[in-house]
Amino acid sequence: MSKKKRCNLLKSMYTIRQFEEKARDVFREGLIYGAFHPYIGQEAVAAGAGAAVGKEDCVVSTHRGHGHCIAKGADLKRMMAELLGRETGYSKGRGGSMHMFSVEEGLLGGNGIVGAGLPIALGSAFSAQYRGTSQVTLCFFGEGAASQGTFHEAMNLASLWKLPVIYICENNLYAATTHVSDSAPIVNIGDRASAYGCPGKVVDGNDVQAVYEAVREAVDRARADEGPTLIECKTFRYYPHCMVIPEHRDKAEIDAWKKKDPIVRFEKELLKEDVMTHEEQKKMRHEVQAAIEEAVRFAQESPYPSVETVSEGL
Ligand SMILES: Cc1ncc(C[n+]2csc(CCOP(=O)(O)OP(=O)(O)O)c2C)c(N)n1
Repeated sequence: MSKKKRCNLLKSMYTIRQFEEKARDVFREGLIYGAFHPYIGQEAVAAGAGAAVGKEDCVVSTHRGHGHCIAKGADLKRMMAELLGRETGYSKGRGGSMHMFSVEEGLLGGNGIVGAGLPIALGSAFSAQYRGTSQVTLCFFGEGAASQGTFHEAMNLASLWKLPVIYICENNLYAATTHVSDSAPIVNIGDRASAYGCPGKVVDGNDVQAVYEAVREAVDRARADEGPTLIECKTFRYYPHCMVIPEHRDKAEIDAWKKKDPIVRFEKELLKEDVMTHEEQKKMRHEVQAAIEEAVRFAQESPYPSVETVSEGL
């Protein structure tokens, strides 16, 4: 992979983490309306997958979806404005964290219903196939969603019809407070692909390049009309399920995962292999920070939706 591409992967992860840290702070100030499920810790999945698709492709996200949107190239200003309930947000301030939606940008939305994105991605992929485009759809979901009926229905049809969709399961071990061993009788969700006759991969979800490679291969397959791939990415979130739920997991478990932090790990790799210098790394972080500060400024200066427009978009 070229130096530039690797640096872009790091920048994408920085952007996701710093956006989430800022959103966390803004949430604590009471400025965010509705729920907020932080993505911190899982950045390598979104960044790796997002880098494997183009502008014309589509992404179907989840309730924990800011990272997916950022990796797809979403506008940070419009995202922050949406979080703050402003008219300039992706859903005109009416949707909040789980509703960053823009057909033009291939953002087919987050979703408050666990597992609901899988059939939406199926429809998106069917549409691409029907219209004869080369678009692929990435569909993110958690391991909790992988035991919903929608998972099985979507995987079955996608494989049967050879649809250009890549199902990416982010296995962060917990669905809210339920450990995966209490919801699935198998260790690898990726193994479920064999029931549908399509490839299933299990990758280290904290290794951004490994995620990129796996998704890239799946995208090539999808564009060649060979159908879907299921990719399970093993990862972990550092924060409780959402900002208003107390932590229930052992500190030791969280600390152990922090030692495998996807960003620190990739930073070290790029520095050691002379892909970037410390100066370039510092510059990159500052650029990202500036863009996020700008997004907050933009959001705070944007108007709230007016009462007259309250029924628009229903
Ligand atoms: C159909 C449905 N059931 C339950 C919930 C409540 N709920 C919201 S998020 C969540 C956990 C989902 O876990 P997972 O799919 O693994 O994603 P993660 O939160 O780990 O990213 C639950 C149970 C919901 N929103 N929708």
